[in-house]
Amino acid sequence: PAPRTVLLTGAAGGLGTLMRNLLPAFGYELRLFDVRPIEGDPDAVTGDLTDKKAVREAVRGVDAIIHLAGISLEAPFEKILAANIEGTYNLYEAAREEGVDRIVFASSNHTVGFTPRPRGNTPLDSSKLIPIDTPRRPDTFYGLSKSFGEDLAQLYWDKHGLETVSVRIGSCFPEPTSVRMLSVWMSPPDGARLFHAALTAENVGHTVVYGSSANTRLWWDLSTARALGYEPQDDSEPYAQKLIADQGELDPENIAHAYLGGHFVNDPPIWPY
Ligand code: NAI
Ligand code: 15L
Repeated sequence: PAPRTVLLTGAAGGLGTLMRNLLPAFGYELRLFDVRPIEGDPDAVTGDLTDKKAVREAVRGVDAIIHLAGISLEAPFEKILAANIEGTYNLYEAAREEGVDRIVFASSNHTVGFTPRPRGNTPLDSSKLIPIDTPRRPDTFYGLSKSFGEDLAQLYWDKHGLETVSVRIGSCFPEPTSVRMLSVWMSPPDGARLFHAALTAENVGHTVVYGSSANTRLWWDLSTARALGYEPQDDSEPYAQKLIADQGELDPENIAHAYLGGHFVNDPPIWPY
């Protein structure tokens, strides 16, 4: 049966706030979890992913989990280790112990951030789109932690039959705010559609997908996402003219423009630009 009660970790964050507003329309009852209190929701659980007991209690009784909590940008390794690596392990272990069948994991384009961005006329010929099985090339400790999460998901599928859809999210914000985002933007309504597809598709095992809208300037292959039943409705193209007029086209000589991961490849700065 389709999941009904869903634990949303990271519910106080940017994406969590967008999703807790959009997902109830698909029929889900959300249980909210975050280390930061969520104003206006007395049922929200305030807890830290590093607290195994708190995580186990949060997971108990839900049908599925959307795992957004964690550090969402580059940070010192020790912080990433606690929140993203140990925290995600604690969540998977709690899910296994409580018999939760499926997790939708907020992975990131930064697992493959050091992949050179494809060049050419847009829309790109499909043979130039970055495939989902391109070798992982994390651009940060942050991206490395998301690669760990994808491998953890694979292990829990192979060993314990716990299913995951790992969504390598591009940029999910109300509007694209950079020229790079024209290629990787996921509109919030498309994000909700993709999470819904990831929760309801049958027999996903561990499936990895890129998460974006159907952007004219798309860099990656959305076919594994579409195979879940995801039908993106949005395209960043209406924002293109103004963003390019304000910021200029991506410059191949600029290190922060040359790779899929954008400025993350140079955070902290390793090359002057
Ligand atoms: P955010 O930083 O706004 O939200 C993350 C939330 O996780 C925060 O509310 C924070 O309090 C919570 N959190 C952090 N450490 C925690 C811990 N130890 N225990 C419990 N909660 C903790 O990030 P955003 O943008 O909402 O992203 C959500 C998730 O999606 C993150 O995992 C991020 O890496 C991933 N993602 C987001 C993208 C985007 O475009 N927004 C792109 C790619 C991935
Ligand atoms: C991410 O993984 C971040 O969490 C998000 O804040 C954006 O920076 C996004 O990637 C991006 O690549 O634009």
